[in-house]
Amino acid sequence: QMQTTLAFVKPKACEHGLISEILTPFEQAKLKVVGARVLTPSEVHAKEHYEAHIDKEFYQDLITHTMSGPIFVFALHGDNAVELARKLVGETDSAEAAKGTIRGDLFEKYKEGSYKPIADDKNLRMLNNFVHCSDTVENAEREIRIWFPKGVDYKSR
Ligand code: FUP
Repeated sequence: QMQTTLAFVKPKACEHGLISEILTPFEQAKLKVVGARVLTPSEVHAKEHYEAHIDKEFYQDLITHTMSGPIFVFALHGDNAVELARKLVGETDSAEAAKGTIRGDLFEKYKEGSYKPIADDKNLRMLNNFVHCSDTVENAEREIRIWFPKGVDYKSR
């Protein structure tokens, strides 16, 4: 079943130059990029995006982190795109994400050295887990409307 899903490279990962490294596994899995933008999220958009987490204790930190710099937001189209993209991304805590997943492999690669925030502190690691990815078809549609108000061009692919 053909679907479109929404992902973004988080500010810290953009700052560390990981956009292409994060995009590659999706493309290798035959998901097509049908929309892409670089932008620093406004508070309104960050809050709309993460509205499901409004009552969580980490909510304010999550909003602050999301707004802290440019993100690379992209839409992916393909067969079973929502579930496939989630599987490629892996567990929320990068330290627990499986080998072969984007979060798991990036954690192994960058836990030493300059990408400090992910290694030491679990809360920071959750906030800086490299990439966001929609978890359901409904959320994918909702999130695409937030970040691509004019829609995405999947018909051309
Ligand atoms: P995921 O869908 O894997 O990104 O994870 P969640 O929907 O559970 O989390 C949404 C965002 O909140 C992610 F950026 C991770 C962050 N988060 C925390 O910072 N602390 C937590 O305890 C759980 C999630």
